[in-house]
Amino acid sequence: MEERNKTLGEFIIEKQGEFQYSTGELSRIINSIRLAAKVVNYKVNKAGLVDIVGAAGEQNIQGEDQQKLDVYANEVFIQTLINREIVCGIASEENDEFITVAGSDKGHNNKYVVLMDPLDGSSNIDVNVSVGTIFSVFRRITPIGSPATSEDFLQPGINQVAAGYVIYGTSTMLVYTTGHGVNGFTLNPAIGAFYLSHPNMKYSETGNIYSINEGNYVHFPQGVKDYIKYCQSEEEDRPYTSRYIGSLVSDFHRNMIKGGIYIYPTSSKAPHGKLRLLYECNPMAFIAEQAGGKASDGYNRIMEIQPKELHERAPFFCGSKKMVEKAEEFMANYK
Ligand code: AHM
Ligand code: MG
Repeated sequence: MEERNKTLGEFIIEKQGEFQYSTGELSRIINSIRLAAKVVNYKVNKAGLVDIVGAAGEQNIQGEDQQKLDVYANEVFIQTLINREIVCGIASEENDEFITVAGSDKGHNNKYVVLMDPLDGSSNIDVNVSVGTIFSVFRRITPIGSPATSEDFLQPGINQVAAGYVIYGTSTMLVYTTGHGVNGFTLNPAIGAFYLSHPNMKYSETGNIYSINEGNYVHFPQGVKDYIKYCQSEEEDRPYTSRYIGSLVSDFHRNMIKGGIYIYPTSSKAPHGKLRLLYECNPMAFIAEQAGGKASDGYNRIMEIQPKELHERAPFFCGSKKMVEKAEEFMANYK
């Protein structure tokens, strides 16, 4: 069969061999995410038709309005992982605390924990803009058999064994890495199968797109302001073009395909940035690095940050390697 016609299911089975001593647990996690993604996709696609759009009247832990579809996606991903008895714990951007998962034998015998943002950018649903699911998988630190603890979740990103995202867009894609490059699969909605459409995705070394919410310019650190001016200056291959959707998965996906940089910096309004280290920055950083790109907090590699709490935020500079390095040069001037 030609490489491009492979389904995600076939690909997962084939790749299982790449893991020494693999028991197939990780493959089963990816498979569950594939299934949950299809369920959520069905609902997201119908969002304009049914009365499911709008705030659910609750706020999440960060005090932001939760949309109904966030709640739905959160439940679908969590239930799918719990039902299949393949993880010992789940942490979600939508839940204050992590969940420990015991099997039907009441044992906590699974090796992995999953962290996720079930529906990122959900404020965009009302206006028909693409949203996404982001996930990150770690091997537990605590011994098998005991309930998962916060130690299992508060690991630096370099310990990730898998990470990925689903983009519910003009077409729905699942993009993931297990540390052997990045592959993208497109859903054929007629058949309900994901097909390998983007094998071995790579960032170009440099690009000409910068993505940042420039409306916050006055609140940005001086290094970021200087970098923006650099992007806009008429020299060499510049000015770059500016593209910002305000939906991380979409902005990231475009930049990985076309070459670019995404920045969500600290600001006087958001002193730690906005994005969550565990649910958003780490998984995207793993994918970026596996695609030859780079991810930093402006000074340090994202994946080396030791997290202190589940919902902590981090500034995020991510994209084509040379562009991130250039932004870091500007940041270093004001360290
Ligand atoms: P969310 O997790 O509440 O959906 O927020 C994350 C989103 C990202 O998808 C996006 O990149 C960013 O927030 C946009 O923020 P802003 O509107 O401040 O530019
Ligand atoms: Mg989010």
